[in-house]
Amino acid sequence: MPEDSITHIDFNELNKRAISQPLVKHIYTADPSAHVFNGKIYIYPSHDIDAGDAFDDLGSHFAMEDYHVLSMNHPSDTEATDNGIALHVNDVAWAEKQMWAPDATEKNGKYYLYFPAKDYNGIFRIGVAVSDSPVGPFTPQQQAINNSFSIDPAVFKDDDGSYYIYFGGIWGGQLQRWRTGSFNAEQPESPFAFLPADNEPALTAKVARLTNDLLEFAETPKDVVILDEHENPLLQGDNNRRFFEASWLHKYNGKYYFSYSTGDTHFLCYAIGDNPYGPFTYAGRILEPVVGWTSHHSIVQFNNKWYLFYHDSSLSKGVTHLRCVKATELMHDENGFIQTIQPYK
Ligand code: FUB
Repeated sequence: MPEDSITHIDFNELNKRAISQPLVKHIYTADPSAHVFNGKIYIYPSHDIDAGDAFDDLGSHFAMEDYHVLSMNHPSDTEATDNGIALHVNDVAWAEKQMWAPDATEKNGKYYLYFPAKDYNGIFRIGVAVSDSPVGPFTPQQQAINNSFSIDPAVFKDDDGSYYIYFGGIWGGQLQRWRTGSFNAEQPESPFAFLPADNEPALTAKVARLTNDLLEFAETPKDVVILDEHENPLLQGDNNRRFFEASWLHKYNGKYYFSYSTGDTHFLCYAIGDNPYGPFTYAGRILEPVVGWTSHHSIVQFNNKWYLFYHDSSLSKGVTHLRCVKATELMHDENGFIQTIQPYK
């Protein structure tokens, strides 16, 4: 059972050891998806609030209602600009609540915000909203993306101009309820029902190419399979390495790096493949656990350097659902492996 807050840490001392500080402090933010548009950094985070909802393993306490886009001139800036509300749940016809981790992309001067939210049946879907500006406001489509499900969309544009959407999350993210191809609504209070057994292949994130207008899936989503060192799929019981949520895809030296959170073991890990669909081979950890239960990130290149955007719960002194986004440099070694980052010295 995760803790809803942390009382045994000296946060003054922790903040001194932290390798980076919150990029904004006037609101709580999480799940930062960073991109470079027109030479500037834009961060698409969740906007955490304390709505007073019960704390549970389904994540009901993550009751976010809107998105703010943050911007920075350079990823090493110590503060980001908050560009105000970019999209509110009240403006999304199909969505009722829980605006979780978003992402964005750009095509032909238009900006596309992808976001998960629960519909009026309590089912997570993924929506898309469009703007002429990277900071919004974004105009949502009337319906969620056809056949979309679960959470944490991340969009990757490949060098040939194709766009791919990665998504999914287990427990409160509902991925395990879709194993038969339709939503299993039984045992609604259980985040663990319908998970594979520990000795079965782990549930995977999903990937689909997007249509040319970036508004729909161009194909049935495929499994993002992560293989171990023996080329076997990671098992569900391999909690230190298997996929939980927070997909991200970046390309480095022609290889595709799929990164993700292991959820209940709190690591950000990655796996390397030869194409956007994988399979990907597990390659290691990117970030050791942060203060707070969740870990979620993005990886972006700016000029010749790479940066990890991530979050922790230091600003709220350890409240699980009140997080703050941060950034730090990320290094690939001479063999292309990512050097593991310790968030506190
Ligand atoms: O912010 C709500 C959820 O927490 C995200 O969708 C997950 O990735 C986790 O960070």
